[in-house]
Amino acid sequence: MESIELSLEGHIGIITLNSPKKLNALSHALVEEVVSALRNFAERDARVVILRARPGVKVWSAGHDVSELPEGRRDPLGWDDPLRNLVRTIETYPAPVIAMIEGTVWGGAVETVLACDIVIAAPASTFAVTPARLGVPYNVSGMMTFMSAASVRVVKELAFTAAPVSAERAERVGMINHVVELDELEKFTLGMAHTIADNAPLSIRVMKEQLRVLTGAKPVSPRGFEKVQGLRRVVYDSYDYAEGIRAFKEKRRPKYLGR
Ligand code: YXS
Repeated sequence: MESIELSLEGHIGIITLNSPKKLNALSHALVEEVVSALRNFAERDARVVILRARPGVKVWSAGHDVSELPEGRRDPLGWDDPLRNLVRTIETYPAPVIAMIEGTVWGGAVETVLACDIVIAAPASTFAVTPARLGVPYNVSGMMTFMSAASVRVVKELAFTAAPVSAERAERVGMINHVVELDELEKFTLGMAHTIADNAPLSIRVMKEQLRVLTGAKPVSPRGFEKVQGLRRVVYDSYDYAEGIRAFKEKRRPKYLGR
């Protein structure tokens, strides 16, 4: 494992993101390691998993690895995209996944955190939903992850501004569970993990799956889905999408033309 560290203490699995050079960007390689770690923990009866970064990080994760995004004319967040696979693996992991956050969280990493069952963050943490910053058309199930975590009004503000939101605000609007002082964060998170691990795993597994099925049960007609997919294609075929990716790589502010 190059980009993550693993530990299993009793029934508590811990995955630590450790790819500092890329600010824990969710590259295909890092995501593959996290997904296989979760599969391994499920086989070893880890009844709760903590997903964290190394202590002291400034950036918990910089989000999707932009260098792996297509430069245009292809859906950047299709079914097989690593980020999509990571979110589905967390959502279907047969036990609670707790995101323990210190540092800043960006783009697809915010969705990854919100796909976790419980989010516990240090006060200085921030969360920035960034598709509008890069000109990316976020995908349908990804938007549902956000809608399951916050009111549509809050999701609109996060998505339209792409501005980082403080842990305090995120907790106030119910997007995360707890804000805990940094020097207490690990103890508090492990305490909750032990409480969960001491409870009945089958009951918890079924309740987690019930909640996934029920929150995902949104009536979207085939026509409605096709309309959204068509609109997304307009975006990823646009000049603006290519400009957003190019500007990021050239380390300059993008100039969006609305076409
Ligand atoms: O110049 P070098 O080669 O050292 O590389 C720089 C950055 O290019 C690189 N890096 C990334 N590489 C790939 N994907 C990324 N997401 C990414 N973020 C950063 O890491 C090296 C150090 O970055 P630098 O110099 O900017 O560090 P910093 O400490 O000054 O600033 C840290 C950040 C996180 C504030 C800054 O790197 C930043 O704003 N990164 C982009 C955050 C972001 O917008 N993420 C969204 C990615 S796209 C995504 O998740 C979805 C598709 S969507 O957009 O739809 O949500």
